[in-house]
Order: sequence, then C-alpha cells, then structure tokens
Amino acid sequence: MSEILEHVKNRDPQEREFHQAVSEVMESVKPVLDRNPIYRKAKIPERLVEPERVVMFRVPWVDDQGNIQVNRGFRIQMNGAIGPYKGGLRFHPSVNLGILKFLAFEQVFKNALTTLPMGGGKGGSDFNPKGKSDNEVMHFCHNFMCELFRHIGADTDVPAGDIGVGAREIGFLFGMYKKLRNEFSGVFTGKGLNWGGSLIRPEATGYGAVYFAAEMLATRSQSLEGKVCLVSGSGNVAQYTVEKLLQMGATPVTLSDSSGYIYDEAGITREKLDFVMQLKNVRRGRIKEYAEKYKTAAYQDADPTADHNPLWDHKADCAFPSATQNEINGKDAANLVKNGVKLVCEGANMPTDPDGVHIFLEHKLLYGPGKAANAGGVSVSGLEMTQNSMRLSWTREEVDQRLKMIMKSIHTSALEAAAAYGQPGNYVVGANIAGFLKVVDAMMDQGVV
Ligand code: NDP
Ligand code: 2IT
Repeated sequence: MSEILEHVKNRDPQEREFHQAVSEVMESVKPVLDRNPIYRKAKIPERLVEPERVVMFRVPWVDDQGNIQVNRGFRIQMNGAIGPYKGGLRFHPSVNLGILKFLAFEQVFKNALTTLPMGGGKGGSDFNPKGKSDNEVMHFCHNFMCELFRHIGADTDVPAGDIGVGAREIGFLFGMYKKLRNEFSGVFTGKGLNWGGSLIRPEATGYGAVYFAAEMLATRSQSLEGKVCLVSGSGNVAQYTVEKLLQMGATPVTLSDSSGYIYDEAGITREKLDFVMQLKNVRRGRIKEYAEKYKTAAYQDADPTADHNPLWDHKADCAFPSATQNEINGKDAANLVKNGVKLVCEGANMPTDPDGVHIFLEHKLLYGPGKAANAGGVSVSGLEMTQNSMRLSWTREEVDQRLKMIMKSIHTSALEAAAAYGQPGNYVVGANIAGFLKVVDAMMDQGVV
C-alpha cells in the first residue's frame, strides 16, 4: 500500500469509497511523482487528500404530517487551485462524509480535464427525496440552503445537481439563496432556462458520455451505429445517454433503478424513452412499469444479496453504467467480457470497483473512466457560468458544439498522457495524470496555501 493511502486510511478508517478513489489516482500518478521529486517535497499528495474545507450542518424541517425531521447536510470544498469550487449536490439516504469526499476528490481531476477554470467540490444530504411530496422537498431544500448560503457564491463555490437533485431541487435551493442574499447570481448551475440556465445542461452528461464513447471507438475505426448497448440507471444521465445513443444509430436494451432492471431485446425506442422520461421525471414511478407497458421487455427485481448484477449479463457491444458507485464488480466485469462487450463508458462516478477495472484493462477494452467520460455535465455547467457572467445565452447548437469539442479534447489529453507515461490506450492512467498535472502545476505556482 502506498504511504499516502496508509495515511488516509489511518486518519479516516471508515471512509471506504474515499480510500478507493485515492488509491486509484495515486497509483496512476506514481510515475509522475517519481519523475518530479519536487511534488513529493511540496507535500502535494498530502495536500490533495485533505479537503480545503468541510462544512457539515443540521437540517431540521417539518414534514406534511407536522413531524419534525432532522437530516445532515454537507459541502466539501476539496481543491480551489484552478477556479471556484464546483460540483453537484447529492440527496440520497446513503450519503456520508466518505462518499462525498470520494466524489469531491474525483471532481477535482474531472474539472481540470474539462479545460475550464473550475476547482472541485461536492455536497449533499442523507435526505431521501423518494416518496416525499413537492412541499416536503421544498421545505427540506429551503432549510438546507439556510445554512449552505453562507459558504457558496458565484466566485466561491457553485453547486449543481447529482443523484436526487434535479431541476425541481435546484429551483427551491436557488430561490432561498436569492432571498437570503438579496442577489441574483450564477451561484448554481442546472438552473431553469428562464432564470439563467443553459440549453443542453440537462442533456450534457449523457450526451457527453456518448460523444466520449464515439471518440474511443474511432481509435479502432468503429462507430456506435448498430451497437447493442447496456445502460444502467434511469435518471438524468441514463435518459440522455439513451437519447444520444438512439441519435447515433445504436440500440439501448436495458435501464434500471434501485428496485430492479428491464431488458428490452427489441430495443428502447424514442417512444419508449418518452414514456421513461414521463415515468421518472413527472410521475416519479418505478422502472418496473416499463415492462408492464411494453411486452417486449422483461423485468427483474434487484437482489442486494446477489454476488453480481444480472443487468451486466446480456449479449451486447457496449456498456454505459449510469446509476451509482460500485455497480460493476469483478464478476460483472467478467460477464461483460464474456458477453462480447468491447467498450465501457462510465456515465456514473466510480461505477466499477477495482476488481472490475482490472478486468477491463487486462482485456484491453475501450474503458472510459467516469472522470473523463462523464465530464460533459460539469463542462456545460462551466459554460452556464460563462453565459451567466456575460449575461447572455448561447443557442442549443453552440453549446452542443462546445460540449463535443470539450469531450474530444478530454479524450485526446487522456490518450496523450497515457502514451507519455508508457501506457498507450489506458484512459484510467491518462485521465488521472492529465487532471493531476493541471491542478498540481497551479498549486505549485500558488505556494503553500
Ligand atoms: P438521478 O437521481 O437522476 O438518477 C439516478 C439513477 O440511479 C436512478 O435511476 C436511481 O434509482 C439509480 N440509483 C441511484 N442510487 C442507486 C443505488 N444505490 N442502487 C441502484 N440504483 C441506484 O441521478 P443522475 O442520473 O444525475 O446520476 C447518476 C450517476 O451519474 C451518479 O453516479 C452521479 O454521480 C453521476 N453523474 C451525474 C452528473 C449529472 O450531471 N447529473 C454528472 C456526472 C456524473 P432510484 O430512483 O431507485 O434511486
Ligand atoms: O459529478 C458531476 O460531475 C456532477 N454531478 C455535475 C457537477 C456540476 O457542477 O455540474
């Protein structure tokens, strides 16, 4: 185990996901540290794993029955060397400090890869929006912001959405921020189009992941046309991944939520995707309903005790994990390889565990890790910040064109860094090194702060 990983584990032994993220990045950048002893002398690894600031706070609120509920709120301001802290808010019962530190740590390198000036942060709460009324979600968001507003700002820290935080939540959060500060600013991204949002932001993560997949395939003179694709999740990232896959002539065949998954061998069409969008974004129902409506589809309940996820055990060409962390383990990865999958492109953050990553690399799959492949979301967030600063809005075509260019540039920098460090085609090493170098150069320039 590397010295830095040991240090992190000793300090915060319970933060498993954070250890996992640190371990992968530090292993990738070891050759960079070896080539540049000055980085170790400047204690760059120790500084990178220590958040610049962690805010943790009580969020009391009153539910529809008049009961008082108490949740925990967080914001991790991980690294601000190259710009204001930037990263989403996650509302999910599993949220804890270790999960948010892993996400904030990944965000630092992801944001550096985008070429835009954004530092890394992440936040959220263990609040569970599932089954809550709009009124309850509004009260929770307002109370959450009653504390968070002190710590964020358009030039300080700019949150956005993540799991459980979409357009509805951003609206409530922004509304309370504006009231408390008496200021209308670009403090959030993912805003509504009428109040400072950017076209293509809702689509950006999914579209970006598919653009990244197309770039990876092009290195083997292939395209997405006719490719059968497994997609997990059925939220923001999964929906727009399916939309772009359809536009590119591919055939998506699966979707999931935490209750189970559907397999539609005939393919998820535009009409079926519209049904999913209505089901998930308006009615907030379960994916099971898809199989009740479309007889071409089979549904299977999730089994949390199983040693693998059957979603990853179907014949396919490509896989787009777009739900959550560690949804692909070693067994799932082996099943994907067995079923002929040649490309894995991560819409979610750290969806593959270390055993799975090892199998993908060993079998020379085109494997796009989350911090490169899903960077389209935060990239268009960066473009939303730019538009807010200029007080104007770009067209759909203009934003989409910039998103494509950014994904292409991330792909190129990851490939170039991988080749420069003797690991051609290894996007994990490439993305980690390219992101790391940009952040570390800025830290070196700014001295010990
Ligand atoms: P959403 O809340 O819109 O959707 C999340 C989806 O994943 C839902 O279908 C949800 O099912 C499922 N899911 C969440 N947690 C679990 C779990 N523990 N087990 C099984 N299924 C689960 O979130 P997003 O689509 O925005 O986020 C998906 C992933 O993409 C996350 O890893 C996020 O960090 C990452 N990401 C998001 C970006 C964005 O711009 N939104 C940008 C970059 C990455 P259910 O409804 O049952 O909970
Ligand atoms: O993980 C991510 O990159 C996000 N949830 C999006 C962050 C953002 O600031 O748009």
